[in-house]
Order: sequence, then C-alpha cells, then structure tokens
Amino acid sequence: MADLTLVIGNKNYSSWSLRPWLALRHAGLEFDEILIPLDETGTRSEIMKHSGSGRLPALKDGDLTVWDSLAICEYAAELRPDAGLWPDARDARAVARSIACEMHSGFAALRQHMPMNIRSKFPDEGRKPGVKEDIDRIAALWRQCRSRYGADGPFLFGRFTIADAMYAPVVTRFRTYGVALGEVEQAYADSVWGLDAMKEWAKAASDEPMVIDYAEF
Ligand SMILES: N[C@@H](CCC(=O)N[C@@H](CS)C(=O)NCC(=O)O)C(=O)O
Repeated sequence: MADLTLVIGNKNYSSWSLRPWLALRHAGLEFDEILIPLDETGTRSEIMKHSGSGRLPALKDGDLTVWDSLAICEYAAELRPDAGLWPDARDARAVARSIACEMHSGFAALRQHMPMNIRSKFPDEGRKPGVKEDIDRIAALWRQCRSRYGADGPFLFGRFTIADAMYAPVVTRFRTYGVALGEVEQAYADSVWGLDAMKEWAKAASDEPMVIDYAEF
C-alpha cells in the first residue's frame, strides 16, 4: 500500500482527475487509486467520504487531504522538487503557472460543449458559440510556448511540466471532436499522446463500462 491515495472519477470522462494523475506519475510518486464512478446514485456521498468539496480529484497523504487538481499538482511538485514539474527559469515558470491557471479557471465553452470522452469520436459535434475562440486561444498558447520555451524537448516548456498535465485533457478533446490543428500544435498533441502514462490512462478509459449520457452525443 502506497502512502498516497488519489481519489478520481471515471478515466473516460474526468478531465480534472487526469491532470494530477499525470503529474504524480511523472514525478515518480507511488500512489493507490480509488475510482468513484461519476453521475450515479451515491456518487456524492462516496465523494464526500474523501473530500468535503464534493468534487474529485482528491489526494490523501496520511491524515492530510489535498483537493482540487491544481493544488494536487503543486503538492506533487513540492514532494518531488527534483522531478522538475515546473520550469527552472523564473519567466518560464511564471508563464507556465499563468497558462495552467488559465486552463483551470477558463475555457468554459470548450469544457461545456466538448466534454472529455477519450474513447469516443464525435467529429461533427461541439461547435457552439465560444468554442472556436477557446480553441484558437489554446492553439496560440501552445504555439507561443513551444516557440519561446520549448527548445529542450517536445512539451510546452521543453520537458513535461504541470502545464502539460493541465492541457492533456484538451489534447484528448481535440482528437475526440476532430479539431484541425496546425503543424506545431499537432506535433505537441502527438507528444502528449506518446507518453506511456497517457496511453495507460486512455486504455483504462476505453475499458471502463460506465456511460455518462451528458458526455455522449
Ligand atoms: N476545480 C476542480 C473541479 C473538479 C470537478 O469539477 N470535478 C468533477 C469531476 S471531473 C466532479 O467532482 N464532479 C462531481 C460530481 O459529478 O458529482 C478541480 O480542479 O479539481
């Protein structure tokens, strides 16, 4: 049994769960998983056993609970400073935090109309008001980060950081909804898909039996 336990939602649908799961894996931290199926009778009471926020993910470390995806990513960065979960340079680190926060608090249209559904393909769905603007903003951010900070590797800031973890669910949405990307953005998305941890999560998502109607078309 590991010291850490990450409580997550469905791997196919829970974008917020994927983010800290990737960060913990990338940091080489061992953790157990508790998966609570979302959108079922009893979901809320099960979540409340682990987090008073009523939301997932939550990370348990002994009697400490850390909740909210970005706070868990930060905790992983503090547990494993050598994992380089934020860029080394102060300016790059500030931008990485900015785009991580923008993902965490923004892109409401994209999140609402293109819900994460890793195992499915809905190439004609989701083009609702505000979604194109969100996609264009994300594509511009990826291009800027790759060109300005990405020289040392294939990720937004070269090596994998929390910024990549925060955008990983978007990478899956772009595939699910058939969003056409430019060369730079597609190469970046391919790098995220190339991660062993990402493949492992996607396989588990495909194998899940649960179906959430609001994320199906
Ligand atoms: N800001 C939170 C959002 C968490 C969130 O909305 N999680 C969803 C699952 S992806 C949830 O727990 N929903 C509760 C429910 O479906 O009952 C975070 O970043 O962790």
